[in-house]
Amino acid sequence: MSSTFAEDAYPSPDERARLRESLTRSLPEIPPVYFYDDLGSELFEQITHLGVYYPTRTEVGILEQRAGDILRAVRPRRLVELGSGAGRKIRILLDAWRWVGGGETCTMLDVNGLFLETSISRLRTDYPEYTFRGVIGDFTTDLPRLGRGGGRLVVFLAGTIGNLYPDERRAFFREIARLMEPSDALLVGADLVKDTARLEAAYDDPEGVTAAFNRNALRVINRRFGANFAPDAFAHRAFYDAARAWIEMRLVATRRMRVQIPALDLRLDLERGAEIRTEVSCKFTRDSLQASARAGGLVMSSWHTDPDQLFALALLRRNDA
Ligand code: AVJ
Repeated sequence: MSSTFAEDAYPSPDERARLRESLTRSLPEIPPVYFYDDLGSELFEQITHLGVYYPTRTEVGILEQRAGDILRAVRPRRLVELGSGAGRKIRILLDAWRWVGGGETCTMLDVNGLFLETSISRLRTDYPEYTFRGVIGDFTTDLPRLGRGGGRLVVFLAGTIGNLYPDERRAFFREIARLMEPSDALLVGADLVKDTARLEAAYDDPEGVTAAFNRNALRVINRRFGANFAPDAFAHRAFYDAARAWIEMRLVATRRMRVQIPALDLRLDLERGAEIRTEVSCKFTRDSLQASARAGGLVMSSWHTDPDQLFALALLRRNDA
């Protein structure tokens, strides 16, 4: 994505080229950023409340326990949240910040402008002592727009780091490290490797909310690129690839179809059973996350997990800090 995926901005040549490249691979792909229009952001909110979807409540529990310690270790003046969504988790940090002190500003970056505006206006009401700023953007391309400056705790929660492929993840860490000052820190939420049944259940709920979320990516592509995907003609598929340690979500064509995507000057001929990859969600161990951060120029200064080791928060610093 060139600059942002703002719903109201026309896709740039760069964004079109990227999607075209993704859709013409031998296994066609739609990048996960296209899940998050207003409906998709709302469906993800619903996912976070599902019984099978343990990551959100587990991460909230860890944050509630450790926010104070983390803020005391970093002593930031500024909080920056990447992929803030509905803006609920940042409140845990803001509450702890009131006790620890030293807080000044909070910047939130999200691809969804509606969710960003709504959450920022609520935060301004509830936390009048802080200055809030919203940036509509994509954490894979828009980090430089956040500026630099020290005294910052950058938070990247929910396990969204897992949506990046391993090489993209290292590039992300390198880019963050480059933009960070030695006094800055990065708090990353990571979903942990665990038994396959538990992982797969989290991505295939009986209510079908995840299936609806998955299919919604096609609606977003239809609207944004003038395509004519028939979302109902695709089945939801989610499986754990243990060798790569990632959950993969796909859409499976239930019949033969021809799809036109005028804005990309592209036609896709899909056989019955053809698959489109819509998301990978990498799962980590302490060692694998540490190795990946290190390769990007960051070191782990603390690791916080729940009693069942389902999810973790890693506090990362520049390796010269
Ligand atoms: C928001 C990227 C962390 O990978 O678990 C939820 C998205 N996909 N169910 C995840 C998602 C399917 C979620 N992240």
